[in-house]
Amino acid sequence: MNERFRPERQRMNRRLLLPALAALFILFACAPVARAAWRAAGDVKTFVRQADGVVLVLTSGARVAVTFSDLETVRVRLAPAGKFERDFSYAVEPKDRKTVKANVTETRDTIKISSFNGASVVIRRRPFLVTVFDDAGRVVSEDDPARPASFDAETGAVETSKRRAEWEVYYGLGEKAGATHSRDTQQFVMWNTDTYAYPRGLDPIYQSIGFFIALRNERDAQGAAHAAAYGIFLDNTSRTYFDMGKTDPARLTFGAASGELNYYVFTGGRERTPKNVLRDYTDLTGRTPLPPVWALGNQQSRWAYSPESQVRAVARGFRESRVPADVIYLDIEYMDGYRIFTWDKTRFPDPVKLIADLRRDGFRVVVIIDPGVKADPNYSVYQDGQRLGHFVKTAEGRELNAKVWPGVCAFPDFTDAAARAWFGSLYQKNLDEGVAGFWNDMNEPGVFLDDKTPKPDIYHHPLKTFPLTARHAGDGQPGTHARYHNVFGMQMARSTFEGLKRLRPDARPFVLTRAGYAGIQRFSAIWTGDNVASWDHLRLSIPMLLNLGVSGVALIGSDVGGFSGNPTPELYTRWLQSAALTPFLRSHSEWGSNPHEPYSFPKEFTDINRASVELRYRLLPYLYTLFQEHTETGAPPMRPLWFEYPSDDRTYLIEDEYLVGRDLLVAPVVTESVVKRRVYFPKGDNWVDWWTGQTYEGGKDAEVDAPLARLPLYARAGAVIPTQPVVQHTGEMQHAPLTLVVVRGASGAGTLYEDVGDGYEYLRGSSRTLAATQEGDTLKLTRRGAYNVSRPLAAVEYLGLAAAPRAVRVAGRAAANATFDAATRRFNVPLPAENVEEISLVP
Ligand code: MIG
Repeated sequence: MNERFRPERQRMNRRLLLPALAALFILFACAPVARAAWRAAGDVKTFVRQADGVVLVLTSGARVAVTFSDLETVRVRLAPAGKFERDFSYAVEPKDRKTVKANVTETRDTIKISSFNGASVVIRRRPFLVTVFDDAGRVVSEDDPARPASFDAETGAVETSKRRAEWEVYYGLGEKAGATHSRDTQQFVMWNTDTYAYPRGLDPIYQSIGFFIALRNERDAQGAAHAAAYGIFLDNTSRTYFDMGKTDPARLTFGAASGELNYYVFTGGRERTPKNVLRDYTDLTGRTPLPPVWALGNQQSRWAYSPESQVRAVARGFRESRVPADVIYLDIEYMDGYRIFTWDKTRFPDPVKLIADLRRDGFRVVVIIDPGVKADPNYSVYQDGQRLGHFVKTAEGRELNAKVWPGVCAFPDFTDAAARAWFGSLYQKNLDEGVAGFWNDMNEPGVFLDDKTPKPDIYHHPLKTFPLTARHAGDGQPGTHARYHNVFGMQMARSTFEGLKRLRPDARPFVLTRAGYAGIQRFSAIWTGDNVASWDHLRLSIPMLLNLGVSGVALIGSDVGGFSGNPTPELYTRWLQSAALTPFLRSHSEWGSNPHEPYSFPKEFTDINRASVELRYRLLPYLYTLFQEHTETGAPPMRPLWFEYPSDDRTYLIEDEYLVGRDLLVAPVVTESVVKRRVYFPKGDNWVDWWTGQTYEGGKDAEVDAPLARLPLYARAGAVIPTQPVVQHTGEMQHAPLTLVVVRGASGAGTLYEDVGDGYEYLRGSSRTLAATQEGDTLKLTRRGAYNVSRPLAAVEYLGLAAAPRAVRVAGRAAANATFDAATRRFNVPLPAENVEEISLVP
């Protein structure tokens, strides 16, 4: 700016000041009442101590509880109207929790609460502001003094803001089609919505999981990088929002349309690692129970395989083409007029026989069950639901009716325990017929617009769901649809899961849901809804799944090939390759689309597709072990690089690579016609090419070859990865001999977890683990557990050796039959039948 104009400008400013003030005054005086009703929560007036924290009364009349939910987790609960509701949450897993004793001290300006040896909180009194500290006394998260907690007494809306470092990034928030992998400087809303063919960036879509992990890198005096992570979970089932520094990079803001501002701050303990944060979040909201092993097999769906001859043809297609597969899905067309729990008698004359035949061939059948019950007075499910009073009612107390596939429907109130139990019991029929698992769709809930609906038919058309005034039981806290919309889908999946567990206590339920809320991982797998057959959607699927995984959901996947539209053979092949090691692997496509079976493309593609699925089946022992690990730690099987390498900030923005557990790095090609790509190898480990045995140094990029037939895949030096031979379905795993892939180049360890693959005997001791430790040239094997099955450890295979070693000793004796393959740098050592405990290379 030119200096000469300055004085002139200032004069003008002064001349404008008065009228501007007047205008501002008028503006405020006329502002809509709702906005004017926002007020700050105020100062602390009084407080009382509780065993686990304090309860404060603020000058606005609001009441706040600040407590420890565990040693490293702080809970803040603000009731604007001064009265707490009963303490109930759909997200929090019901279980016995120890009360964490809080030590409370006060000064004139502050109240401090600390947990013994854990986190602490300082509450400023004027105004009320919260600062959370970690075990070591470092600030984790602090209220923004410029925007203290506030609420709108008229609408019931609540909001708070936290200070934000401008280089802080965020992950999680469930299933989001966000523009980038990290959620910084973006804004999100939670409102479950059926968003057919959603484009990148559309928000919200199907799920509401208001939990995120914040991550930033700090340098100490010596210049060394230290990651500092923490997490926040807003537990409020009404419409909520998260502004991650978009409106103002100096703060992040979150709030809810009504209800309590009820949130948790996970400090991550002394290490402040993302792993600790997710462990604590999943300790609160639960973890995915070990799935039946068949649910980790390859799955095939389509809208729709019908009539039954087509289902049989698909099963035959897999077995004849030798593409392994475990599951076939039946979409809505199997039913009689879309009536749930029925069959179309012409298209599926004998479902019991069909399912039994498929089962003999190693296939399980999963059928779709929607929440809409056809309002047909001659239909028993409708009659029972009506008679028992299980359907959602309108504000006027009449049965709520809306159109979906079956025509006019009524909807069970899944927020009512009795309705959930009733609906859960209906699955008996399908179970008796042999159905193995269930797919709950349209449970946002989504309903159809009719001809009279005001257009355009936008993604978030308000009439695409129930009226906000509809009534729900809320498990003892009756409320409107506005309040319970976001848990409808989760509670449906819960009703399915709990029903299956009751009806078939010896089998692990498999449930797949489109909609959900925080804690959904306890009941169901999630797929990312109606994606599109485009390269951009393939690219998008990776950050979507990574963020969903660090939101606590383990069993996740996207429709391979894209639901809407038709992939080129190349796109399908790259998609299957990219997805081969994602937790839940299923191809699915919409009505009228071209065939999407992996074998339905020209031969050169089918061959590659087969190899992709074979890779998955070879690695199933490793994948299954990761699911067992998830039950103990909450770590997702599919992980972002930063999850394991939080101190390496090069990993933070990577969204086209992922880790499977700690030990496998996948760098798929997600761009058309590309046959080379750059791969970043996270710092601190070396990485060995799965196919060539070539070693790459961590902390560096490399350009690698990735012809269509090649998935760039790397194993961490030091790892020991359990594998098995290719099988056509998981039923063939029982006796398949195992091979441990021992990745050379560092000391390290690996585990194999095994059990019978279904049921609950594993909880009664019927499981075993094999721990393998590499120390220098020696591999030690330790076995634990009582599970007895003839699944021999047939070989160890060293990966990444430059040359064959001079000798190898198995249990002290020289092994004669080892072989070295120079092209793959793999050295295979067959093992004798008895349990070997030590294998040594003599280089
Ligand atoms: O209105 O059941 O996302 O996977 O194939 C569409 C038919 C209903 C939406 C699901 C999709 C499924 C389709 N459903």
